Amino acid sequence: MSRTIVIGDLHGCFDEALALLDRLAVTSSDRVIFAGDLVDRGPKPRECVELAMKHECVLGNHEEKHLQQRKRAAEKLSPDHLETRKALGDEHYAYFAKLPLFIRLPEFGAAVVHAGCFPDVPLERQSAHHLLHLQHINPPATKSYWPSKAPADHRFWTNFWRGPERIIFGHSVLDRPLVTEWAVGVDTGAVFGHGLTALVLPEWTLVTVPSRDFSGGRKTVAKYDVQAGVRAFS
Ligand SMILES: [Mn+2]
Repeated sequence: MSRTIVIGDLHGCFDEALALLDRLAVTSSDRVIFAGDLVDRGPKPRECVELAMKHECVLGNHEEKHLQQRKRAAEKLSPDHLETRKALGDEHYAYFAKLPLFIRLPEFGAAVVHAGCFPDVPLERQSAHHLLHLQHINPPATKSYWPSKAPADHRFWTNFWRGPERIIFGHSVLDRPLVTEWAVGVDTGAVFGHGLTALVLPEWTLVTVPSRDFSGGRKTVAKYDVQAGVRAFS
């Protein structure tokens, strides 16, 4: 039986992506969807984009940032951003520009988005900002905060979302997949030295491959959000 496989944020972790596809014994009859943030931070952004181009992907905030800063002078870019820009060609930017903000999976009562969904708003009416960035909120106020910067009365968006779709998302780095009635978080921090996770439908099973050791290669950013991301979950 064919499967639908949703994979967390790659952030240049191409080797982990191949390891995960291999572990799952993915074939051409499987549907593979990446949850966005293919690039930045990790070692092989171009390879990750070209892998996604063979499958499906939703837009991540890092792809959005590259589209927004396409014309910005190199000296005004962060070194990490510039490194990704150098690795990409026009065809990759054109691909980013066509990525959807969400992919519905009606056969599973689910949808894939990069970051999250604001409660009581249909997917089609969600703001792109929320779909690409949502973390800690306090509805009806619509402002979203990084976990480490959120006021005490704000909580992670999954505490408020009640469907109708079960949202499969990345973006917020977790020390293990987050599984609730209405949401499944699959970003387990591949680029932070933790692991790359896939959600496999229709079984809703989770498979994680460990990250390779980055110690001999590129340094990664702080792991603050591994803990902060779970700080306010309930
Ligand atoms: Mn993200």
